[in-house]
Amino acid sequence: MTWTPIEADVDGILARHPNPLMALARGETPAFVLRGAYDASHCEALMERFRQRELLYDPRQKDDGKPKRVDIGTSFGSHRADRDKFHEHSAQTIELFATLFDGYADPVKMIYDTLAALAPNKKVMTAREKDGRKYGPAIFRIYHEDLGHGPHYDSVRKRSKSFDYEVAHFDHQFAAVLCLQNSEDAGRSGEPTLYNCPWTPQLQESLTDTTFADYAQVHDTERVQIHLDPGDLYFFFSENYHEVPAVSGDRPRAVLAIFFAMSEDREEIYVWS
Ligand SMILES: O=C(O)CCC(=O)C(=O)O
Ligand SMILES: [Fe+2]
Repeated sequence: MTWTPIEADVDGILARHPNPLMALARGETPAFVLRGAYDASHCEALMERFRQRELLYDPRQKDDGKPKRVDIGTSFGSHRADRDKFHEHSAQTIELFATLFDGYADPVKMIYDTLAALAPNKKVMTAREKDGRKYGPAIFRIYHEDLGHGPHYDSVRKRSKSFDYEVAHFDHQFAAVLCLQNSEDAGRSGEPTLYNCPWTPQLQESLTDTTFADYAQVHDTERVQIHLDPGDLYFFFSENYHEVPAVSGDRPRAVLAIFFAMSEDREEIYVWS
């Protein structure tokens, strides 16, 4: 059987995989793709609102004109070095998101609700420290020309090793991404590729003298590209290598993303961005 994403609604996914997250972690399927999870017209309306509020701008026409990803929300990776600032930034994001979607369906709530439906018997919540301080609940990411992600995996536990943060104390890490807008050349770039290859210490040893891209080429590692239209949501095991080839053209790729951590023996699922 080839490694193929499952495109279905929540009930269809549960019918095939009663424990969808573990099916992803075990590599039984690369991703769950929920088409039209969010109203495409609301995607467009929110993008317009972000522009009007100057949350969204073209980085090529600002400051030094260098390409950089525009984030609306709190990136754990960028802020974790300063704990106080990280939690302060997260609190501001929570406040911003409380009214940012007024008049439209709340896309963050939609992703949390969908995750909760895919994880029966779990409690889905924004990640928090023991003292109650929270992480950013989700993040909008806008990739203008030349921006993407080279091959990488995401794990606070295995890669970032931020053991002083609660999210490092779970066994598995995943991501969910909602497409708000595709880049001009979507299909050729700006769309994610997932590899059937989780990071392991053994794999790391094989990468001592080579890059993952070359390794995957030589080993003919199974891979799939996920094509998304605005409103489509996908879930994947972010400990598998994955990449998003850099966008080209004038229209940026825009997504709403979450990361989340889960252990089979813990009731909570901790979500952050
Ligand atoms: O945007 C995507 O589809 C994946 C993003 C990603 O891999 C990341 O943010 O680490
Ligand atoms: Fe990633």
